[in-house]
Amino acid sequence: MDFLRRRFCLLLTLSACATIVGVAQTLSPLPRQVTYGEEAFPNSARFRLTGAAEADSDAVNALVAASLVTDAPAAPRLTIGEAGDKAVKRYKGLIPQQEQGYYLKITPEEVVIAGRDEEGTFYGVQTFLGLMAAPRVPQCEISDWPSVNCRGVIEGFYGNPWSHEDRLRQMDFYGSQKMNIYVYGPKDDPYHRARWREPYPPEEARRLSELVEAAHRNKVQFVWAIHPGGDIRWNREDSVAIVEKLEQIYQLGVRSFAVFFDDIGGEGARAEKQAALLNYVTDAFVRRHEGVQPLLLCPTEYNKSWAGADYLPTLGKQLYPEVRIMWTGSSVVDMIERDDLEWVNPLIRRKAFIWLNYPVNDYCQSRLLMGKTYGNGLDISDLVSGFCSNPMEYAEASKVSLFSIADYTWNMAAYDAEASWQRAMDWLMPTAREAFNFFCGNNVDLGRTGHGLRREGESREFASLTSNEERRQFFRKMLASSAELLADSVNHPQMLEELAPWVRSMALLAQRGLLVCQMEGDLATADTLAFTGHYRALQAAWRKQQAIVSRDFEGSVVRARPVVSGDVVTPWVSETADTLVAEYRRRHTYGLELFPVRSIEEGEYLITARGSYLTNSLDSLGKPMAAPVFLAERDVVNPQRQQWLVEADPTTGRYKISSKQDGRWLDERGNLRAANADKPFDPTRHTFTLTRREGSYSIQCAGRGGEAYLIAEDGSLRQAPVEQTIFVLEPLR
Ligand code: 14T
Repeated sequence: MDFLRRRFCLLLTLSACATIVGVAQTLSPLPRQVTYGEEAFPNSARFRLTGAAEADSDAVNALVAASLVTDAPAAPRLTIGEAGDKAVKRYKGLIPQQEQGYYLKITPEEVVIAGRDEEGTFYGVQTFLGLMAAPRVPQCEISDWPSVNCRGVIEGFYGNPWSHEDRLRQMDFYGSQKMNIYVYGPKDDPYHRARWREPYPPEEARRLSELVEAAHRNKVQFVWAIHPGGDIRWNREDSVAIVEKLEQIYQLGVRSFAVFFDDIGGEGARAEKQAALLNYVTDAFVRRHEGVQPLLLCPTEYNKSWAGADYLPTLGKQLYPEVRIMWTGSSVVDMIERDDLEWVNPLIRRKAFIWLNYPVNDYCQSRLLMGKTYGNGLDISDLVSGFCSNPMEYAEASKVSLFSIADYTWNMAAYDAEASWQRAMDWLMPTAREAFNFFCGNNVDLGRTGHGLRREGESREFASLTSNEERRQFFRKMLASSAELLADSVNHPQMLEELAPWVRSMALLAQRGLLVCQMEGDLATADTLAFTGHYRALQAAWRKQQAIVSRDFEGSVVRARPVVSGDVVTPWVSETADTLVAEYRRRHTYGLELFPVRSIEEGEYLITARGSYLTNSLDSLGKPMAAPVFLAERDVVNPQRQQWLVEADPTTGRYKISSKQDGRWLDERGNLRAANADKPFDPTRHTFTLTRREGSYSIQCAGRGGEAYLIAEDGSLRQAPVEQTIFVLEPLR
């Protein structure tokens, strides 16, 4: 590191050189050891290459592709190569010893990029390209290497698989962020899972090999995964079928393979059979092909909460030691900490290969997870054999988090989640920075899900506001950000195409927010005409928002109804509207027919839909069911199972519906909940608007429960965006 200091005596510290620091801070992943100086040259500079013939060709090609190479004799020299190459011989002592490491030096006269190995040279070039992205390129000396040797992405979600173009763009992105592994395992590619025995048809095969080339150009190990556990038979025929399938994929250029046994039960889930199969594939296939990497296994008990006593130790003992085993942590969706690895590594007798289920949103599809990536231990690099993130089916949007995963896995101890998140947003959308920042800050949390992960900091700006005027300002900013993002779609067409349903939803949320603020003013000035007018507009905006559907194309595997700021701004808007309407009702008579009416007397009712009775029933094991079902017959033995108490809730003015059988009440998903300490009755979620039309009712959620309707479908209650006025409430006396 003393090199520049001795030679030029002009090195300034990072903080002393403000303009250049701006450049340096955009570098990501954060390099380990850096010393910056003053400007070396503007980024219009071009270079004469020395060493290109011996140096890694992907690294050289990346320089050429960025148009940084010239023959002009006056141009500064760029010396490139790996340790051992003649061109970089003089720098041998400065190249880091670690795999994939590199040494980079920039002075006005020359640039040196010297890799510890081919990957290292490539990463040195990526850092150089990062520095060349800003107008002024600083003098510097960098010594850099990764914390985790295997860093990347596993396309392992349920839902619409990424498109070929999505994936090609991902490969370039991984290269630029120094990620080096991509595991191909989209649950809904039939040739991966449902029809794993069948070979890819020619067109799909061609695309796969194009993708493999793009991966290898970017120094990304392409791992193709097979998911045979759903219907595998533990016989010779199926073992051979797997090897044959892998042979086909090998022919397409793939040199690394995985076998997944997640989310299955029954015969496929047996540890000793899985171990024997992977060992067989290792003998019959992996070891017989030059350059094929050891297999990766996703086990059935892939997280601590699912781990029984025998499964993991059996794998640990019986699987060949070179096979890597994937692991999602203490539960399916959880950040990874040292304790988790200290628990699992001894059981599997190797270092776990992390499958991080973030930012995957296949179990909370209405939300985009655009917040900062935090919570993984900064001290786990020595306990993992790899670290991969399972992203969203929204490939571009996932880059916010993937950018930080790259940063984290490259330079773990120095990882700063907030700073990394900011760099990600700036890097991804430099032309609409503020608007994109605003959007990401309002699409953070997952809401309640079965997996329990929550993300903090959603709509932080809004949460602290107290006055009507401040909130109006916030909603105006929300509206302006939406407009700016939609207009910027020229610069970022793919990103904006993915975000558009959420951006449009955000614009309508902003409109609703403004209308609610206006209604608050109207109520204060007793302007009934304005209040009812704004209320009408509010309903219209809500209907438009409900009509937005993402991934609504022919053959789509899942469609999503976007929710923006689902835990802060969205509930504030609907709760405040409810409160204002309730208050308006108390004070005024004009226009009351507009609002959902108190439409039923409190009391006990039979609830029917299409002639069937809503029943708090028992399952086949005799346990109370989590949700009521519709039965065709009256229950004469236990009539109270079909008796429902309908009560007006004093705080919301809406109705609580509870079972006479056990007192459990209906929640916003149509499930039954019992009183318990952590989950008491929540009037903002567990009350409904009952609207009567010609003798029957619709049941609509409200407040935090969203504005969906409960409908009767397939014998039970479900949420739907459309009203179903088919419930008959027959009073009991
Ligand atoms: F293999 C695993 F490591 C894994 O995470 N498998 C799936 C994954 O494909 C999916 O994207 C992820 C998030 O939903 O979780 C796993 O899938 C599940 C997990 C469950 F707990 C599917 C159903 C579950 F009930």
